[in-house]
Amino acid sequence: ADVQNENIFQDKIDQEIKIEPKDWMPDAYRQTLIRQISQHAHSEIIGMLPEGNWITRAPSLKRKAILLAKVQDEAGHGLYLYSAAETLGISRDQMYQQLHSGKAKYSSIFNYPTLTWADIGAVGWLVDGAAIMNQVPLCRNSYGPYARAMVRVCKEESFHQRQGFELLLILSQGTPEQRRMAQESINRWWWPSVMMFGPNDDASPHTAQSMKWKIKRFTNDELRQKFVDVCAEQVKILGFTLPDPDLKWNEERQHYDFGAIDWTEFNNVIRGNGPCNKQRLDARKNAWDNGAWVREAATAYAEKRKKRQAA
Ligand code: FAQ
Repeated sequence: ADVQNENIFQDKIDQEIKIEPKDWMPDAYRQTLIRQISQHAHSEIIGMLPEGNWITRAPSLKRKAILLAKVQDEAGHGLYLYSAAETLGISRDQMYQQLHSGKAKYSSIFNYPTLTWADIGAVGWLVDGAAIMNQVPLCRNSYGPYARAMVRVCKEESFHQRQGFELLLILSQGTPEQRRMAQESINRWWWPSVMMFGPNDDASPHTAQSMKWKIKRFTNDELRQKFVDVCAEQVKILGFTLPDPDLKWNEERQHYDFGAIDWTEFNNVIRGNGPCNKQRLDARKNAWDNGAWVREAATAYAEKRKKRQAA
């Protein structure tokens, strides 16, 4: 029966028919999706922290309204993604537990600090830019609930990227000090953003299988190259530079060549030793602990209602 199920499953994948929660699926496919979707959800929720840091210090009412909306969107993305993961048979409590214990990862990028206002621009332009590059193809991934959640996420992500680019564009037309602040911020965020796409293809244990299952539609290196190509052009409009002396258009490849990535830094960050790992996880664990009374009150209230209805 398993062989037959496996054939039906693979047939659907090959024919671009979405896999739905109640369909038979190989256990490894289920586990891969739980891993990726939950890590994606955690990234959205942890990703609220670096930007949330600037809400009280936004330089105008307009900028504050934009930033508030963006951070709220990230919360929404986290919630759709947790819901999508729940359809695979894992509970939200289990996912939180995996995050808090360090078993589940979240994106390396959110372990870097937001030091200046320009960082809000650089995060929008580069981090959301990288996120869209990775997430647009996920709208076509083979698991229905994940693919459908990504459609709205990508629309919102594209607004986030534009607000970041526009923020930097305004700074680029500002005082010499504002221009310096923006350039310094781009310098700090560039390489961590390039790393967001994950290890090189030859060092990525999950890519080959995920491509066969159509969870991934492009490899890490393919998406990274597209991102570099786009940013190398956009940075010219801003009148700034990317901190890579090896960045150069390659006529033959029709792509930009770029410098070597510091994988030691990447591995350090994903092992928990980045500049803000401890701070980020502590913030989430504290939120969980401080919310205990709310969960208890909600459970007690639900019990009371159930009893009243039964009576
Ligand atoms: N950080 O074999 P692969 C956002 C791990 S955007 C940390 O290549 P895979 C929006 C990987 O998990 C960010 N860990 O793995 C936003 C695996 O470890 P594991 C979130 C990383 O899964 C913007 C190991 O390395 N986006 O939140 C990273 O095939 C602004 C081997 O790697 C997503 O999660 C990394 N950068 O490919 C929010 C997108 N890269 O699990 C707020 C969905 C790799 O075995 C503000 N995810 N690792 O312990 C994906 O597309 C994939 O999971 C990849 C990794 C491409 C991230």
